[in-house]
Amino acid sequence: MKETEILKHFAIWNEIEQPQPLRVGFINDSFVVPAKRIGETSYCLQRINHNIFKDVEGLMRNIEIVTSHIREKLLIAREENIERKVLHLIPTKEGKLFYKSPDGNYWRLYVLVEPATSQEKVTPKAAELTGEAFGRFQCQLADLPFNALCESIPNFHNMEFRLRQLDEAIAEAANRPVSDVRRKRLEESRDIVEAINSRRERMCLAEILFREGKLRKHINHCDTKVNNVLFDEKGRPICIVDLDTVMPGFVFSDFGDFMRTAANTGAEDDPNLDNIHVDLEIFEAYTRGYLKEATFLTPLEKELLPYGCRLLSYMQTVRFFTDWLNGDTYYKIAYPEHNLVRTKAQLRLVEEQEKVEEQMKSIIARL
Ligand code: GN1
Ligand code: MG
Repeated sequence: MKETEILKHFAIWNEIEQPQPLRVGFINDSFVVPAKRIGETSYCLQRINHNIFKDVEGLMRNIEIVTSHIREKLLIAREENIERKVLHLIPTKEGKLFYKSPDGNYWRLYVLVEPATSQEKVTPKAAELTGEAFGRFQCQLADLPFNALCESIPNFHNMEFRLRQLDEAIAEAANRPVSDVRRKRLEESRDIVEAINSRRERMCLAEILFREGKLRKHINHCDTKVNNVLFDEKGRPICIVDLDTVMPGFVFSDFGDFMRTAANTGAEDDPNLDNIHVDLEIFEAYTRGYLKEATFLTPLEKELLPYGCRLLSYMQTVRFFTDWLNGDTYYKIAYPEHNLVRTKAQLRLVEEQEKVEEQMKSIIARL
C-alpha cells in the first residue's frame, strides 16, 4: 500500500507533501512527511518490522507509556519546546497508536523533531551533554516500576539467551552439507567461535546477579547508539529517539551501548581493525555527564559500568555473528560480508575494552 494512502488514516490536520524515504536504522522503514507550509508540523512515518517486533501492540503501548511519562515530567518542570524534547505519537483517526494496513503491515506516525541531526561520532563536549541526557532519561523513568512495560522483544539484552541463539545457529550450520554456505561460514570462523567461548561465563554475570537478587532492573532504552540521539544546530542533544526497545533491563547496558558506538575510534562495521580503539576522552566526558544525572545508581551498578561497555560490545559480536551463520536474516546488510565484518569489528572492540578496563575504573572513581 502506498505511504500516501496510509497517511490518510492518521489524525493529521495540516496539508502535507509526498513522503520521502529516510535511510536510517537496520530494522524499520522510515519516511519523512514534510508539511506543505513552512512552520507547520512535519511528520515521520514508520513501517514497523513485525518480523522482529512480534508484539506491535505491546511495543506501541510501551512507547506511549514512556513518552507520556517523560512529557509530564517536562511539563511539571516548565520546560520549553517540549515537542522537540520527547517524541510525540500521532494517533489514527480511530484513536489507535498504530494503523494496520490490509496487506498486514503496521504503521505509526511521529511528529518530526526539527531542525535536528544525528551523528555517528561526537565531540567530548557533545558526549558529556549526551551523558546528561541519558542519565536524565533513566532518571525520569526511574519511578516507573520496571514491569510497567513489556519486553517488546523477549530476552532482548539477555546474554544467556543470545548465546543460546548462537549455539543453535552453530549446530544448524554444522549439520549442513559441506558445500552449504552456512556450513562454510562456520568452518571459516572457528577463531571467532573460540574468542566468544572463552568469554562466555564472565559475560553472563548480570543474569546471575539478577537471579541471586543482587541486581535490579530499570526501564531501559536498550538501543542507546549514538545515532539514536538527535542534536540541535549547536551540537546539543535534544531528543532521544528509536524507542522500539524501551523495556526492562540493567542500567549499565544502556551506558555500555552508547560507549560501544561513541567511544570507539573506528566504526561499528570498520573493515580496518587497526582503527578500533577505546576513545577514553569520550568515555570520560560521557561518564561525567551521566553520573551527574544518574543519581539513582547503587554502588554495584556504578561498579558494573565498565563491564556494561564490554557486555554490549560482546553481545553485539554474538548477535552479528549469529546472523552471519544464519545467512543474514535479521540485520539489513549493505554487502554480502557485512555481518562478518561487523562481527570482527565488535570483537576487536571487546578486546580493546578489556585492555583499558583498569583505566575506565579509575576514571569512574575519580569522577
Ligand atoms: C539495531 O535498527 P537500529 O540500527 O536502531 C538493533 C540493535 C542493535 C543495532 C546494532 C531491534 O538497531 O539492538 O544494537 O541494530 N535493534 C534491534 O547497530 O534489534
Ligand atoms: Mg536506530
